[in-house]
Order: sequence, then C-alpha cells, then structure tokens
Amino acid sequence: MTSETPLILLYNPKVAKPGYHRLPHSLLQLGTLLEGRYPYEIVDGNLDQERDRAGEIIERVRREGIRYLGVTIMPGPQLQQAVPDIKRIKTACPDLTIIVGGYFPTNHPNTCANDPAIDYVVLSAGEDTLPALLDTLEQGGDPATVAGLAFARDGQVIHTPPRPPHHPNDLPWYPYHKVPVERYVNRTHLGTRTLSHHSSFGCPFFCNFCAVVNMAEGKWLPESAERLGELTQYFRDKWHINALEFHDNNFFTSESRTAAYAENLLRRDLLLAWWGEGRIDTMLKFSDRTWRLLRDSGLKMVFMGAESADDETLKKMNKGGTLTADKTLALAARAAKYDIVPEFSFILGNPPDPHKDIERGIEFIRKIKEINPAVEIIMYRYDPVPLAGEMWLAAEQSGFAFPQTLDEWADPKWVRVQLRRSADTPWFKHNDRELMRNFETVLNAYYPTTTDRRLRSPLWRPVLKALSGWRYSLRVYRWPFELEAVQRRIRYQRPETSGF
Ligand code: B12
Repeated sequence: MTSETPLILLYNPKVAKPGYHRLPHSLLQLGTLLEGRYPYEIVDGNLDQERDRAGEIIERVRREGIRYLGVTIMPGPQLQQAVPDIKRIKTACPDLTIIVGGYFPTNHPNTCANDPAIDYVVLSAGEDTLPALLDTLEQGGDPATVAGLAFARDGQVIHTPPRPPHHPNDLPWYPYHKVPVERYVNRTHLGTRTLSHHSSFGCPFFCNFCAVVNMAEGKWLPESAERLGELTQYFRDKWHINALEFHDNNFFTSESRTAAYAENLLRRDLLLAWWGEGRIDTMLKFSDRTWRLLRDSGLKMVFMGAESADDETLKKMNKGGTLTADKTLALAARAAKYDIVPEFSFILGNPPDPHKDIERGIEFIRKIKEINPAVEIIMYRYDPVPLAGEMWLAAEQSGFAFPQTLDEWADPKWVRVQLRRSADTPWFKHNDRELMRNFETVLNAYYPTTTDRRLRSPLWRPVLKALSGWRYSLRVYRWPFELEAVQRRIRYQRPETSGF
C-alpha cells in the first residue's frame, strides 16, 4: 500500500434520478475529520449512474488493498441499491470491513448490525465516530469502547453509548477538493448555477412521524451566519453560483441567525436565489424586518410541513404543540406579501379514518390556494418511523410491522412504502391513493407549479387552467385522463420530484 492508497472508500449508492446531482454532504462531513488523518476517497454513485460502482470497488479493494468501506444509506431507492452492492462487495472481499451510517442505519440499527455483510453501524452523526473506530481497529483495540456504534457479537447486537454530535461551527469546511464540484452545479428552478449546503445539525422538535428525531434527539446546532456568508462568497467566487439550496432539516430555527445571514448576503452584494426548509409557526413569528431581509436577500421558496388540516391530528403528530391549521393559512398570506413561495407538505390519509382525513385535507388545500395561489402543495401519506407515540402505535395496531432483514427492506414493496406515496400500508387503501393522486392532477393543472422550467412558456399555463377549470370548480377529480395526457405531453414535473 502506498501513502496515496485510500485506507477507506466512502460510498454514496445511487439514489437520485440521472442528472439530479447534489453534493454528497453526508460523506463530505465525514471527510472533515478524516483529512490529514487517514487517506480516503469519496465515490458518488449518483454521478455516471451507468457505471458498475460495486464492481469498481471490488476491483480496487483487490488491487490496492483498501481495508474499509463506509456506506451511507437513506431509506427507499438508496437502500435498494445499497443492499445488493454491500452483499456483492462483502462476498467478493470478505476481509474488507464494511461500516454503514446515515438515516436508515440510525433508525434500524439491529437490522443492519445483524446482517452478515455489515461489520459496524455508526449511529447518528459520524464525523467523530468514524475516525475513532478506525483508530481502534487499526490499533487492534476493542470496538465496544467506541461510542456511537452498534455491531453484532456472539449473536447479540452491542450498542455502545451514544456520542454527542460535533458542533458544525467547530468543524473544518467540507473537503470540496474530494469531489468534482463543477458537476454538482445544477440548473434548477432557482437558477442556472445552483449548489447546495447543509448548515446545521438536527432539529429541536420531536414530531412523531419524522426520522430526524432518532438522529438528533432534539438537538439543533447551527453554523454561524458569518461562516455561512463566507462559504456563500466562496461558492460565488469559485463556482460562480447564482442560486443556493440549504438541505438543513430546519434552516430557519433561529430568527437572529436567519436575519444575520440575509444581511450578510446583502452586505456582500451576493444577489442569488436561495431556498431552505423551515417551520410555519417559527416563521410566522419572524418580524416584518426579517421577512423583508429574506425577500431582499433573494429567498425564493421555503419548504414547510403543514401536515394536516386538523388541529387534533397536528397534536397527535406532536408538531411542537404550536402549529395549528389557522397558522398555515396565516403563513400563506404573510409569505404572499413578501413574494416568497411556501411549499406546504401534507401527510394525508391518517388513521383512524383515512378517507375523511384526505377529504378534509383537500378542502383545506383549496382554501390555501384561494389565499395564495402561488403556494406549492406536496402530498404524502404517513411513513412510519419507530418512535414512541400515538401514530406509531396506531400503525402497529393496524398490523403494520417493519421488515426484519435487509433483503426484505430492499424489496420494491418497501421502497414504495418509504417513498410515502403508495397504498402498501394496512390503513391506506387503493381508493385513498387514487383520490389523492387524482386531486393532485387536477390541482397541478389548475395551479401549475412555478418550479417547472418547462412551464415558463406562456402557452401551457392557460391551456392547463382552461382544461381543468370545470373539474376544479365542480370538485370532479375522478379519471382526469385528459389532464394526465397533457401533463405527459409537456412532461410536467411535480415540485417534489425536481426538488425535495
Ligand atoms: C439530500 C437529501 C436527499 C437527496 C440525495 C442525498 C444523497 N445521498 O445523495 C435526494 C433529493 C435524492 C433525496 C431523496 C430522498 N430522500 Co432524502 N434527504 C436529503 C436530506 C435533505 C439531506 C441529507 C444530508 O446530506 N444531510 C447532511 C449530512 C451531513 O447529514 P447525514 O446525512 O445525517 O450524515 C451524517 C450521519 O447520518 C452520519 N452518516 C451518514 N452516512 C454515513 C456513512 C458512514 C459510513 C458513517 C460512518 C456515517 C454516516 O454521519 C454524517 C455526518 O455526521 C435529508 C434531510 C436532512 N436534512 O438530513 C433527507 C432525508 C434523508 N431523505 C429522506 C427521504 C425519505 C428521501 C426519499 C427516500 C423519499 C422522499 N420522498 O423524499 C427520497 C428518494 C427519492 C427518489 N430518488 O425517488 C428522509 C429519510 C426519512 C427516514 N425515514 O429515514 C430525510 C431524513 C428527509 C426527512 N426529514 O424526511 N434525499
């Protein structure tokens, strides 16, 4: 092995659609504390998706003597790619140590640890745990002494004590030299040169449908506005960006940080379009001054969980106790004043009466659109996360159970469940799925999204609106074949398939 040979490869199995490139922040963050300590490389399966990444990894491990493979796994399509890849690699290279981390392993540690192809599961933030594990293994120590891990030993899964996350302000910048950044500069609805960043760890809320809770346990640790301003300037100077997406779970948690970042952008005269995820009740409390700063600094859109039209359901979801349906309507009106588009995501079809829940949701969405037609609407159904709380209990009582093995998880049925759009759960029926899908088709024709660049042509909007008008006003959502045909013709993209 030469000093150039990586000790560890960090692998991001393919998850995105071809051509949808976002910087692999999970792996870049791991790189921050590996730099200068252990030689490593990042392999992003989202780039050049036709390549046989598992085959290439096997080849390199054999040729170069690489000893570790770190794999990041999100549920859904990425898991479906990761499972066969990991198994194939382990079979071909039995001496390679395979370490997994990310949202799926953190929420289902035992299933991962019990799989013979996986050696170690890193729970929650991994930038400190990974080098600590490598130190221990390289020195022949006992991994049971390393905090933040799960692994199988003598037929049992050992969980070591949890490790607190590293404050992102104290981490070095991401090692951008490890990835071909130019290839991640995208044309999006925000701009012709869009890059992305992740500027905070976690989320301070405990919503009981959200996978972030097991990851963050209520912690929220942000990079400072000053540091973010410097990074944005660097992106502008080096890669000439004109748009920026923040992938944080909750970018707008602190009003003072948000306002300071907007001021920073204005001071630097960085005129760019930006986007992030936030909470309705938090942003509703922001002052007019902050909203003005956000607009003037180029904030175009904010993704927010509106979740439900029903205050009782919102309580059950444990949305922090302060989100009500009235606040969602108020936010729609407030954002319109500042020309900032809210993207409201809903979780519909909840037990005990999924059909009624969808109907109520539909009427509520119509009300939102009356107040602010620019609002984007994204509809999901509940995707259970193993968390204490009424929603998980109701799901379990209706006969829902998670798979016990990785192979079952990688089955297409479970991928559909995790995409939160299918009817493969006991409480969600085919009819409910149809109603949601049909309403969405009519709604998207009547109020076409502003995020689809193809719709910038002045022709399509009036055509779609005219065709769907009678259905929308008479509430006839069933069998909207003619609208689907036009949407296919212009290859209409729902906002969540082009963004998040
Ligand atoms: C970017 C992103 C994507 C990108 C792809 C990312 C990629 N891997 O290339 C895209 C847009 C493609 C995507 C898709 C999906 N996503 Co996504 N995504 C995210 C997002 C916004 C950011 C991930 C990120 O970069 N985080 C920043 C890094 C620094 O944190 P991290 O990933 O947690 O990594 C740390 C630790 O987990 C750990 N770690 C992670 N990997 C590894 C690996 C090793 C070896 C080790 C040691 C440690 C380790 O250490 C890291 C550093 O501390 C998260 C939400 C969020 N803010 O995290 C959702 C999120 C992960 N996505 C989610 C989901 C559900 C999806 C989808 C499956 C479904 C959907 N409808 O959105 C789709 C699939 C769509 C499809 N293709 O059909 C959920 C997962 C929920 C769950 N039940 O677990 C999340 C949490 C969003 C949410 N709040 O619901 N996603």
